[in-house]
Parts: sequence; C-alpha cells; structure tokens
Amino acid sequence: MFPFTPMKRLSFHTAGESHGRGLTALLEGIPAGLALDLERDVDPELKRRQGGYGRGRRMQIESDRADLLSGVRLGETLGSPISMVIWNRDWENWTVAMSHAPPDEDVNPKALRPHYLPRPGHADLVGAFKYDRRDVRDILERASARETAARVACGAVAKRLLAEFDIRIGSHVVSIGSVEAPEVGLPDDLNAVADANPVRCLDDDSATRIMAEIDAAKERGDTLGGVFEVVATGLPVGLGSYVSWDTKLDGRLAGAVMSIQAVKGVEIGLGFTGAVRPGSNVHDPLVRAEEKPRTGGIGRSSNRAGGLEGGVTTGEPLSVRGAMKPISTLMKPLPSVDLRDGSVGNAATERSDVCAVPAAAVVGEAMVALVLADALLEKFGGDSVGETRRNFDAYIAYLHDRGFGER
Ligand code: EPS
Repeated sequence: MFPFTPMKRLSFHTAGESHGRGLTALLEGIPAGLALDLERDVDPELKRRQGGYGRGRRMQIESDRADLLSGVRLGETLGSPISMVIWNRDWENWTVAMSHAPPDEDVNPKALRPHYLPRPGHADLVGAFKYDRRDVRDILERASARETAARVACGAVAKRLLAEFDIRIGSHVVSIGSVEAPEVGLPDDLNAVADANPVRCLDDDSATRIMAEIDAAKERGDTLGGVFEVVATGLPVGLGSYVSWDTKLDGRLAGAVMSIQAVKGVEIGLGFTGAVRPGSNVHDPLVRAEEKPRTGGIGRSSNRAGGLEGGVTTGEPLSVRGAMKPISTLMKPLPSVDLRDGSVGNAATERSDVCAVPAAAVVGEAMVALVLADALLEKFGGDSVGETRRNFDAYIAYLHDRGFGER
C-alpha cells in the first residue's frame, strides 16, 4: 500500500507552539523565478486570518507578519526551500510556562500554567494518552489553531504562483450557528466583498444576525461553529486524475480542508445535498462554450459538481465547503476528569475565541491553494516559472485548437 500523499510536487511543514517563540513554515517545490515580496504577498493574508467578529483578545496582542529566512533572492524565488518565521508577540508573557529549560526548583507551579482537566472535543485527552503527558498544556500548545498562521504563510506563496496563471482563490462564510446566509451570486472579487464584512458573509442581513448570535453565545459562555466556502476560478480542465485513488483531486482537497483544526465535514459542489436528488437534478448539462478555453470550449449550464468530475478539474469554478465545529474551550465548561486524581470537575477554561469560522475560511483558502498549486505543478512541471508557463500555455493552446473529430 502507498501512503496517502495528497501533495505530489509541493511539500510544506509547520512547527511551533501557540505560546512558544514563534511558528516556522517550510515550503518546498515552488519553481524558481516567482516574484515574491512577503510584505505584499504574505503579510496581508496573515492579517486576513487574524480578523473576524468573535475572535478573542489574543488577536489584539498578535500582529502577524512573516520573517523570511531562505528561498528568495532579489525579489524572486530560487527554487530552494522557502522558510519563514512568524514570531509570537505573546511569547514574552509565556517565557516561564513555555521555557525550553527545565523549571527552577523554587518555581511557583502556577507560573507553569498547567491544565489537568481536558476540554471535551479538544485534542487534550487523546493527546495526553497518546504522548504520555499529564499536563495537557503539552498537548494544547501544538493542537491550537495558532498553527494555521504558518499554513496561511505557505498558502500565500502558493496563491502567488497560481495568480501567475490567473487562478484566483477566495472564500466566504455560508453560515454560523443557526444563521445560514441565502445563496447569492458570487461577486467577481469575492475576497474584496467578504473581507469588508465583519464575519466575511456576503449577505449583510445574515451578518447582523450572526453577530447577534455570537454575542449571545459569548454571554452564555458558549461557542459557535459554521460553514465556509472556498472558491477557485481560472483553473484549466485536467488537474488531478481519476486513474488512482490518491491522485483524485477531490480526495486531496477534502483531506487538506479536513485537516484544519475543528473542521468535521467537507463538501465539494452539492456535496451531501446531491445524495438525495435524482441524477437529472445533480449532473450539469454540457453546452458549447467557445468563450471558455480553460474548459476546453465545452462548459456546463450549471456547476453542481463544484468544478470537479472524476477527481479532475472541469475548468468551472471549484467549490469546497468546510464545516467547523464550535471551539471546544467553553467559558461555561463541560464536565471533565482530573488527570491527577481521577476526580470529576469542570474542564479547563482559558482565554479563547467564541467563533473562528471567518478565520477558518481564510485557512481553507490557503489549504486549497497549496493543493491546487501542487496539482498545477504535477501536470505542468517546471523548475522555473518560465518553464511551467511554457507548458501551461502549450496545453491551453491545445485545448483551444483541439476541435472535434474522430480519431
Ligand atoms: C486557540 C486559543 C486562542 C486563539 C488561538 C487558538 O489563543 P489564546 O489561548 O492565546 O487566547 O486566539 O488562535 C490563535 C492564537 C491564532 O493565531 O489563531 C486554541 O486554543 O486553539
């Protein structure tokens, strides 16, 4: 058996704890010759991830920006690994609790900020068993969604590559708590519209109701989840493959989006809704579309497939939805068991967000961008962006010239 390898040409790694010194992002496989300026291309994405109504006080402490360590010279990528660091400003408040050195003998145990009552729904308990820890801080520091800042840094570079080929990625919030926004046509510049709204929702009335629901949840000491949609436009037909299970792009996208902290469901196109409809109301009729060379001049009169058929891009907009459960740190905590003595108590509480769905949507964009950039390089190869472009352009020209006829 082969391991499941969603990424074929690109690879990325992140390291870092939520209240440690910082997060490291390492991205390998980006071709040489890509113009890259972190202040222009990466930092604004980090800022987008920090926003959203419902975030806690931590986001007022942090002001994320990426420090470049390697992989770029004179404004262009070198083809070598790109490494970036995002320093945690909050670290200065955690130097004792998150010290790399063993604690002093006379340290006040409280200064180490231990937690012994795992939060239901969090990685706390399973992590404590798996890694043989008692203090669940050893688990939660890495399980924290702070790690997604490093994913967004890598995703921003992937977006920069995709933009060279006019492939754009945006997202918006579909629902939070019980409020579901009505379906509206997607604006051309999806992120410009979504980012202008405090919960990244395209419908202002729904956004108002969502914010009221977030306020009420906060008042109750509760948290809220929701659904976001990531949309990619400009993709050519033919990324991914149907020939083997681990080459199918739908599976690779689903794995990437499902890997985001607190995501419990992923849908592509109609997703679960398609399972209850007859086929005639699910599949998208084919139509001639000479004006759309990236679909091969044959388009679809609807896009219920969400831009993928057989695990291969169709050239229609790609739609991936992620369902995020409510954050598991509740200010009015649920019952838990104390790992020191087995006594029953309430789960640990600490500063957290009430809702992070708007941020998760931005992380979703990053994960989708990384998978799509990988699929682009898988099909077109290229050690330099120029080489990738020549191969890409030749393919688009082939699609344009292909015409009809039996062979
Ligand atoms: C998080 C808890 C909160 C969030 C954090 C994720 O942090 P803190 O415990 O420091 O208040 O703000 O998210 C981030 C720091 C971030 O950058 O997204 C958690 O427990 O997962």
